Amino acid sequence: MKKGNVMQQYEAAKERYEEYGVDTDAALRAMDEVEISMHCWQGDDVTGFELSEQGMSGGILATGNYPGRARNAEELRADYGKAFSLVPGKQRANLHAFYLETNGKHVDRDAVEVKYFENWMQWAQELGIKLDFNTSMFSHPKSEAGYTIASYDDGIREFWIEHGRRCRDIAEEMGKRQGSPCVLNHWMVDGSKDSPVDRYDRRALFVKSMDEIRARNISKDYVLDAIESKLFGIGLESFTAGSGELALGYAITRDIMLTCDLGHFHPTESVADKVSSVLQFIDKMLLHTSRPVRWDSDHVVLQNDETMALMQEVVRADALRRVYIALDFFDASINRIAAWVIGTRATQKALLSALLEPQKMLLEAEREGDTTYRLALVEEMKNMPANAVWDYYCEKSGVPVGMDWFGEVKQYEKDVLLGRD
Ligand code: RNT
Ligand code: ZN
Repeated sequence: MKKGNVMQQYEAAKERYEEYGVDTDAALRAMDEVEISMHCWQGDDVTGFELSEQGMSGGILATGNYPGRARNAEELRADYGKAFSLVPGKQRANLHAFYLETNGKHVDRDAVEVKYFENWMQWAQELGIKLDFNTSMFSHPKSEAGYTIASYDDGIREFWIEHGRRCRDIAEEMGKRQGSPCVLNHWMVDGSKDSPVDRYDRRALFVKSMDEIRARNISKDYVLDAIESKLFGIGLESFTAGSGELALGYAITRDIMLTCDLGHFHPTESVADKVSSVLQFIDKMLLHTSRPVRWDSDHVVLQNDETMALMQEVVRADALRRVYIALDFFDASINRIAAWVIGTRATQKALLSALLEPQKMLLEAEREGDTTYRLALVEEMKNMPANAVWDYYCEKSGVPVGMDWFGEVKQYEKDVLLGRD
């Protein structure tokens, strides 16, 4: 897109929004305050670098065989960095524990240490971004029976508790070094294909183990623990120990964050509607933006109704400082860098649209009981020139405007990705 045009169209859009009492400059300032946590696992189909031949398991599945999957940490960092360069604003990088680098030796999950993440930390520092972290309690021989921290086998349970503890130590070090809390997400596979007879003791074990993992008090200046609920997964259709109620109860009573993933609820259940309930009782939430298609399929996030409604709720609840946004999808059937860029930009565009809502007018109409006007206004806002504001935001941030990023991804595909195996 031509340079002058972007500015011109922004000015015109700004005027249109002013008619509704919306300050587009203020919306862009708010955008700059939000860091989207971009997940590393889109780049290698959630494989990790453990140097073992373990396949994926735990109810999640990346499908497709588009060429160019990152095969090691260096490739992943290069691809990831490319994606970062094509999205506006400031992002964070979200790592899983099995993305460790061990110089050729196999290090098991109960032996992870911060030293295996030195390259990542250095890379993040060079890029000027912060890191978030995740325990990896799936895709491992000791999770194959379907249970980790809720296992009846004490050896297995201890193994995963040790993993969880070590991940907190790693996150603490990251948080200290980067001067910003590292968000540590806890999600584990624990569940079963058919209905278990014992749900109570399983869940009691789950809670006990989580407490053991979190036994050491770590300052929230360094680590923000979050627990992610889930309804089901492939092969885990009938029972998930870490259900919505369990995670909510745990987060409230332990004063930690609750993670809500867009793919982890009943298909007609609105995650957007949870925000204003959860935040009555919990200080902070983590949102995993994802796109379930018929199941928790982790398709690339789009600016669809679910994403829009979620961002609207965050903005309407004035909760941008209490809600952390992280991406969670993995599509192996398309260019993986494009997947990152599309999903991040879609999440950001949804957020921007929410920030461009005529909040004052809408609230006034609602408080006065004028629901007709409210409905008309909400509908009118859908085709307002938000994209002109978005284009300007990209230009101002020094990243490609409109579809211009796509050419860069195709060039990178030709130069780098297609040369891999
Ligand atoms: C799984 C959860 C979890 C994972 C990642 C890899 O259903 O959504 O967040 O997708 O941690
Ligand atoms: Zn998730």
